[in-house]
Amino acid sequence: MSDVSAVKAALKSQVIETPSWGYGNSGTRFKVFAQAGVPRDPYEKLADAAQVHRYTGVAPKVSLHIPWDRVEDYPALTRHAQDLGLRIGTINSNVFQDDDFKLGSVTHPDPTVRRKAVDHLLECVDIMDATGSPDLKLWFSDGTNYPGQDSITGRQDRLSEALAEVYERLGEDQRMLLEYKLFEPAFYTTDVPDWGTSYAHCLKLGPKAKVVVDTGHHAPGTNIEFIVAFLLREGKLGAFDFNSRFYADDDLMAGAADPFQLFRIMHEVVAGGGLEARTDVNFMLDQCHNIEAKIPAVIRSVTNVQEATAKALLIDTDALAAAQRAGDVLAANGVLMDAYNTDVRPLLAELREEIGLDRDPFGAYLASGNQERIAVDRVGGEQAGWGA
Ligand code: PSV
Ligand code: MN
Ligand code: MN
Repeated sequence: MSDVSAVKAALKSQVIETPSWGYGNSGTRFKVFAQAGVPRDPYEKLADAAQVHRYTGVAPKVSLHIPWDRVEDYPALTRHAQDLGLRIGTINSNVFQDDDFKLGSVTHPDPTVRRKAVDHLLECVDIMDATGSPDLKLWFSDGTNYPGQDSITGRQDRLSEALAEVYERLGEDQRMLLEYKLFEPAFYTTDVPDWGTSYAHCLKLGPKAKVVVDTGHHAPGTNIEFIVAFLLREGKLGAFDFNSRFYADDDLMAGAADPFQLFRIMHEVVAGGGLEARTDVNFMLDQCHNIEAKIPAVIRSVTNVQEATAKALLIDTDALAAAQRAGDVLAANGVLMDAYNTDVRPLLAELREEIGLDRDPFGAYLASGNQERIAVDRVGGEQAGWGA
């Protein structure tokens, strides 16, 4: 696509969902660094997400993580989101922070623990009913640390059984997104370690089950764009958890470590129709901001995703197809690199101006005084959940 108005239209319709936990205090298992002005409850996390949307114009959805964002009254939280111009996005389940889950959650050898885990997932679907959230995200820390610790096959059977029960509970318009991760916290086997495992379970479950690609969850050197292209072609790419990794599950700002990889991913997204409503791909961030200011970091992450998307949209697809047909390797690669090397910041600035926003969301937020205001107004902010 190289028609600028079509590129702009596609960029205006892209929605980037931000994570509630990205606004709270976070850290590593070594240290959580507290910052001034962080939210004290889910209501304030939504207020911070609203700041990101206010300056970027493309981030009206917020992911919740249960129990980190557990509240008494979900309809009230949903109304609060709406009043801020937001909506509740994905409900992220959490069966990885309870002593009972030491040997696993839905794959635990003890059926009473499995019951507890599945009940939590069902509770998350109840929350989706109350908030109008379309997606349930499942990530399991389940696995083993030592050879012989448990049966790999038995654990797959238990996983399959649990997923089927939750799938049955989903409403007409609700989906289940199954995330995979190579390792951690389990180090020998992980029960959903890769896209193939997730894909096989989703295929068996049915059309409402799709795969989540968290960009930080692969072995070094993995060609993530291939996975994206494959899943999109099969109609099984449900969502992204965007973040950057240098070494493992770093959860740093999307597009920070390797903007070229993000561009390559977005090229496959665009080529496979992943920006079109019919494919229903959800673009989420899954990040924590441990040492940097949180709201500006989320703004930067959103604009990094937008820049990669804009570059992917600028690829001259006719020239690319012609070069590919002719077997002209260098010309084909050149078409991609031309788009990647384009400075899309002026285009994005223009686009923002067209929808009544400041050309520079990052600078406009810093100049707004919000950061200083929340530092004074909020005392005793919440930990995000990680590094607890
Ligand atoms: C696990 O590493 C993960 O990527 C899952 O998406 C969790 O829900 C999330 O991190 C929490 O940050
Ligand atoms: Mn994730
Ligand atoms: Mn992760």
